[in-house]
Parts: sequence; C-alpha cells; structure tokens
Amino acid sequence: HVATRREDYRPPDWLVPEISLDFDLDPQRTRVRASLEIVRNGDHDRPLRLDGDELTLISARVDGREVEPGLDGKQLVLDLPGSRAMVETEVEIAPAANTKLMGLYASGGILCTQCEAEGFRRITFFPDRPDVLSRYRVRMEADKDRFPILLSNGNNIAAGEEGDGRHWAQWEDPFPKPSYLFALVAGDLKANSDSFTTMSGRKVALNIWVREADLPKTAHAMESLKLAMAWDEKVYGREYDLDLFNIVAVADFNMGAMENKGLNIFNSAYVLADQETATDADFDNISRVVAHEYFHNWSGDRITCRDWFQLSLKEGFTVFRDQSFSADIGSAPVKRIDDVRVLRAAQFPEDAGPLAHAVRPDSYIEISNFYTATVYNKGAELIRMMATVLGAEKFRAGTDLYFDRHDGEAATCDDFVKALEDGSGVDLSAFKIWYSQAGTPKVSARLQHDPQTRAATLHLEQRVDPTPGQPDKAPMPIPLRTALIGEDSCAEIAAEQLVLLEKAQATIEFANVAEPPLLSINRGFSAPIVLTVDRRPGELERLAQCDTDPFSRYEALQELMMCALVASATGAAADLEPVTRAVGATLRSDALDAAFKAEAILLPSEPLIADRLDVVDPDAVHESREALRRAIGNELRDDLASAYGTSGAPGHDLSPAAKGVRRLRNVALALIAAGDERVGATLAHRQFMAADNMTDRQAALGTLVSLDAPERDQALAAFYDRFHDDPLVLDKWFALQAAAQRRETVDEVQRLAHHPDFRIGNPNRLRALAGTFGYNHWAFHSPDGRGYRFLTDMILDADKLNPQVAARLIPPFGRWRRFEPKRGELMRESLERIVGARGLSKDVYEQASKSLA
Ligand code: HT7
Ligand code: ZN
Repeated sequence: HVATRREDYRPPDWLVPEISLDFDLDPQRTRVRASLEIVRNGDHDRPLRLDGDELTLISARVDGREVEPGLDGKQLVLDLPGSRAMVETEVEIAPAANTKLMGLYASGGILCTQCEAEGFRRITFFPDRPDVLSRYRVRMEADKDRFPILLSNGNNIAAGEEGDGRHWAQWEDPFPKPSYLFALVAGDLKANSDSFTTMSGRKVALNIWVREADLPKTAHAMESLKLAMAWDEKVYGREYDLDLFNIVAVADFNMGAMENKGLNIFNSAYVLADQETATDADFDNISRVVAHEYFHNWSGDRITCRDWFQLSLKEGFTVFRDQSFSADIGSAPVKRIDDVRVLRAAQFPEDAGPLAHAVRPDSYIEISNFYTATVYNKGAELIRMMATVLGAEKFRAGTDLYFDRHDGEAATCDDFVKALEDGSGVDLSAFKIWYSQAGTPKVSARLQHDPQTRAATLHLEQRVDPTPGQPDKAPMPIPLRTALIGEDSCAEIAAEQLVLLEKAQATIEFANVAEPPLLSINRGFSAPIVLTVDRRPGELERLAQCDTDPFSRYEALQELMMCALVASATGAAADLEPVTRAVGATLRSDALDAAFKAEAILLPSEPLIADRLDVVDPDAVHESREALRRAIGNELRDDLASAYGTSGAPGHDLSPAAKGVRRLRNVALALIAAGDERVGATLAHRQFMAADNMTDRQAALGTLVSLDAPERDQALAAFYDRFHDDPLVLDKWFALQAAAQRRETVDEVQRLAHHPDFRIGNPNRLRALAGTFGYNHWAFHSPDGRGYRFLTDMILDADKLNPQVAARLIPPFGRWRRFEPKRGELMRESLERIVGARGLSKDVYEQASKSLA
C-alpha cells in the first residue's frame, strides 16, 4: 500500500472543462458513457491518466476514433498528441453489488451516488482529483415504474419517455465543480417541497426527497434548511446560487451527509424526525447537519480544495460555521459545552495516540481515513482561535475577501489564512503552525497574588508532546480569554482580556488586585488545549458557583469531579464531599437554567478519566465513577428529586428551554438510579411507559438497561415490539444495549450480532452495535479479552463489504500502550490479527498498522 504525500502535489497535467455523462440505469448492470473535453495544462508531454476502480471498460475513443488504451494499475493511460481532445469511454458497473457504498450504489430500491473523496472513479474513468473542475451535463434513463424520480446536480433542463417503460431526464450544472461533488439519484421518491426567497429576491425551490411513508418526518429538516439559508445570508453575506436545492435521504450511507452541488444526499438519520421516534439530540443533529451541508455550498463547492491534504479548508471552516449557527438558534453556552465535549472525546485521544496527524496531514494511504475529528473539529477550533483574535468585524472582512478572491477555485489552507490577514490587516502567520503540528498543547498556569502590593502575576508554560513523525515541537500561539474573579465578592475583579501565549513561557501582570483572586482562564474554551492550573483547595468549588463565564463555570465543576475521580481511580483518598456540595449548589441555583445544570452535573466519562491516568485499569475507572454517582445519588436525593420534578417540557415543545428541562430530568433520573436502583427502576419504567416523546423514552430505557431489574427486559421487549419496523429507532435499540454498563454487555452484543435484524452491511446498524460497543469503556475492556475479540471479528467481517466503515471501528484499539499490561497485550494481539488477515483493505490496513506502531 503506497502513501500519497502532500509535498508531491503537482498541478493536473490535463484539464476537463466540460463533461457529458449518459447513464443507462439498472441496479444489476448500468452503462455509463462519458465524453470528456480534454485540454493540456502547461507545456509537457505526459500522457492523459484517467482514474478508474472496478469498472468494466467497453470501449474508448479519442476524437471519434476507437483506441486501445493502456492500463497502469487502475489508471487508463492515453497518449494524446495535441493540446485538446475529445475522449469518450463506455463502461459497465453493477450498483446492486456495490457494498462499499462508494460510487453508484443501491439503497432500499434507490440508486444513488457517493463520490467524495474518490468515488467518481467507480462510475467512470476520470482525473478524479479535486483541482480538476468541469461543467457537467448528465442524461439518465431508467425504468419509469421503479425509478420515477431522476435527479442530478444543477437544473433539470429536459425530460421525456422512451415508450418501452423507460424514461429519461437531462440535467445541467452551470457551476464548474470537481468530480467528488457529482451526484445522481433515481428512485421512487416523494418530496416535501417548499421555497426560500434569497436576499436579492430570487425564489429557490426546495425539495426533501424521501420514501412516501417518511414524508411526515421531514418538516424539521425543511425548517432547518430555511433557517440555515437565512443565517448564511445574515452572518456571512452568502446567498444561494441555483434556483433549485434538493436533498435526498437514503438508509445506507457511510457518513452523515454529502454536499453535492444542488443535490445533497443524506443518511436518513439526519433527515427523518418526529416526536415519537427522534430525541432532542436527533433534532439538533438534523439542524446541524442540514446546515453544515448547506453551508458547504460556499465553503466547499464554490471554493473547493486544491488537494485532499487541504480537506480542513472546507471541513474545519464548515464545522465552525455550523457550530456558530447552532449556537445562534439554541443555547450558546450549552452548544459550546457540547462541542468541547466532542473535541475531548474524539479529537484529544486522536492527538495523543498513534493515529495523531496534523489538521493538514502530510501523507495518507487511504484518504477516507482522514475524515477525522482532527481535520473537522480541531480544524474548526483553529478557525475559532483566529476569529477570536480578529474579533467579529475583522473576521467577516477576512471571510468576505476569501469568498471573493477564491470563488470558482480549488484553494489551500494557506490561501484561507492569507485572505483573513489581507481582509483584516492582522498578521496571523503564527497560527499556521496549528495546521502543520499535531498534538494537543499542554498548558500549565499558576497565579501568584501579593495582598500587600495588590499585584497578581500569572505564570504560563506550554509544551507539546511528540507525535508520530514529529518528535520535536515548537511553541504554538494560544489565545486565552482570561479574567480574575474575587474569591469573596464573586465578581470580576480583573475584566476579561485576551492573553496570547506565543512562547514556551510567559508571565502576565495584573495590578490593583485587592481581593484574593480566582483564575478564570481559557474562558469559552478559547484554545483547544489541555490546561492544568495550580489551585488552592476550595478554588474550584468557589469558581463552580461564581465564575462569570458559563463555560468556565461548567469547567470548574467538571474539574472538581475529575480530581476526585482520578484520586479514587488511582487508590488515593478521595474527598467526595466538596463535589456533592458543588453539585447540590448547582442543582439548587436560581441563576442557572436547566440545560446548563444538566451539562454541569454530568460526570466526566470513563474514557476521559482514563486519559488522565498513566496506566489505565478500566475496572478502577468504572468503580471510581460509579462510587461518585452513588454518592451524588444518595447525598442529593432531595435535590435530584426536585430536579426530576421540573415541569415545562411538553413532548412536542422543541424550544431550548423545554429541551433543557428534559435533559435535566433525565440526567437526574440516572443519578437517582445510581443512588437507589429500586427507586430508579420504578421511576424509569414509569417514565418509559408514560413517555409521549422519544427523548424521555430513550433516556428511561438508557437508565434501565444498566440495571439488574425485571423492568429492564420488559422495557426492551416493549421498545422492540413497538419500533422494530422503523430502522432508525431499531438502531437505538441496538445501541442502548451495546452501551449498557453491565458485565453481561459483551455476551449481549455477541447475541445481538446474530439477531435477525442485525445487518452488517448497513453502516448505521453496524455503528449502533459495534461502534457503540467500542466506546463502552468498561465492557469493551472486559479483562478476559472477549470485548476485543468481538470487535476484531466485526471489523474483519465488515471489511469484506465496506472497508471505509470497518476502518472507523479501529480507534478504540489504538490506546493499547496506555492500559495495564494484560489488557494492553490483548489489544495489541487484536491489532496484529487484523493486520495479518488475508485480503485486508488498505483502509483497515492503514488504521491497524499505524495503531500498532
Ligand atoms: N464532505 C462529506 C464527506 C463524506 C464522505 C467522505 C468519505 C466517504 C464518504 C463520505 N460521505 C460524505 C461530509 C461532510 O463533511 O459534509
Ligand atoms: Zn463537511
């Protein structure tokens, strides 16, 4: 398996300004005829190389003459004498046999495409790289009964019937685009249709295409789309550019959704929702993903990436944009807490493990493996830092210039930073290291106060640990929003300022600090770092009550819990009293809303606790967390009961306030159950039976599945009986059992893998069972290694069908060096077994072999 390296980038030898595609669609055997207008790019004598993968070549022509092309690996090679040519190919593909779900494939009777990153080459021969931009004309023909709807990018310019039960449609996309944004859909679909009038007064037709039975579940996605369109106009000045915007939902999809120009294709999990079947989190995810894909129209489609190493140019920026959108339409503090939780759960471990890579990676074997939390979420944090340094107005001037300057181009991350600099007049060059240097910076902070001189001095130090291929690290620019809070007054005694730590060490002076100060630092999580603050006893408890920044207040309580959890997980004496006192004060506070309380009192997860330990013993981590949950459940019985009794959340109400109340009630329920299993089981079962919405039903079942109570099996059976015909809800049923905090979970997942409703070829179902189980820290790390064996078997079986999805199950094994020796060895053996398997895909090979290094 050969690696592609960033430094080897060379502009394309040949360009393809125009392409016409003609599809004769059939699930078993589809004919694709392609006509490529080819233009030599620069002065060279290299042949034309067209990428292909699993294509059966029928014929090839150059300027109308049949030719016998050479093959170099999977590439078709043609020597072209002049500077222009018309190259025509005809190939055959088999969508129904395409289990990789890349290229043209079948999902539940629908034919659809997924071309990012390198799927277009599975449809036709083409220079399948993002810096070759073409205007597309598409004709497709199919059986009218089975495929009454025929869609592609751009505008539908003609349609007709063929008389033999077949019909056709012709589509034209006026915007040149890279092949990864090509899309086609054919199926028996119905649309939820609406419209949006843009800021310049153009009416855009909006359609969300689904199976007819799912139409009632598309209202939230449509509302989200219209909100996103209006938000992008208001916040970034970006107007939609076609007269039509189509979204299609399919049940089999490797990722969340795809931003194909004018024809977004979605995993149905990010489209379909109603009160009965979707949780508040599902509704929020739909808003987020619909907005994300829509925002790509500018940050991705109008301006795309020069090469795949620049992936964060579109993904980091678009995640930053979707995060800001969600913050604006919901609760901004809670959204920030959520985003940081995702970053810590998914990206920090990546940065600290064998798969660490830079936001702009240097090499890859399989690009699909680099659609990571580092490229997406750390990439978004990097843009957030630059936006913080610039302030809103200058940031907007920078993005305006970026969109203007690079419209219609394939750009780089450097282009983006340069546009921000030129638009704002601010030098951001120091921040570029965040694109190239992997690893999470570790910052330590210490505040000294002299009551006599009223001077306070903040000492800061940073370091970045080595990561694969990067043994020596340079200091990074770290913007820290910082304030001082009076220990007695509970007020800001030094107003917030932006401290930019640029070197390995720095000291910052504060004058006129009369009161003992509490350090409030990295407010709003202004930099994606691991921060250690040297604090006196009692400081965190006080900050948890009075930090004026909501994120830092949340952080103080989390850190207070974390200190106790780490102490007990390592066998040290842990004083739980300050924690229960602070949790109680948070629950009783009149100043805090329900949503914030829920997030703040949620205990750090087991993987997060494990990240703080030198040697991980999952049993000790589990016991430490359970002990604190029990203590909170017991000590704060009354506070939890009154939180559980909070009213104001009718099931249909999706306002941030109502969602917050449901969240608090459900977090309280889980803690009540930790304190008293019987009371918890009774309450949870009652809630499960009475629930009129999926948030409360799923949360109740989520509590019950970890209990040894008769209500557990009753509720699981009732849930299955009611929802087994709804694939997305059935995914929840699999996932809830795979997440259960019980010793028996490993037996359970083994049984579920043989359940008649388990489908290894459906990515959502596979992720629900195997993906969820891999992150069930205690169960996956079962000391006998059965959890490892289960996931290894799953990965190897899935790899035979869908390498991309299989490869994404590997990361839980990557932390093997950090575990106690017995488990570490078992994990390493699992990785060896994977790497040694016959016929392994390059996707899985890359992830497993790098995890072993
Ligand atoms: N840009 C999209 C990426 C994507 C993808 C990548 C590899 C394989 C399958 C895929 N499906 C979608 C998703 C996004 O970030 O918007
Ligand atoms: Zn994206």
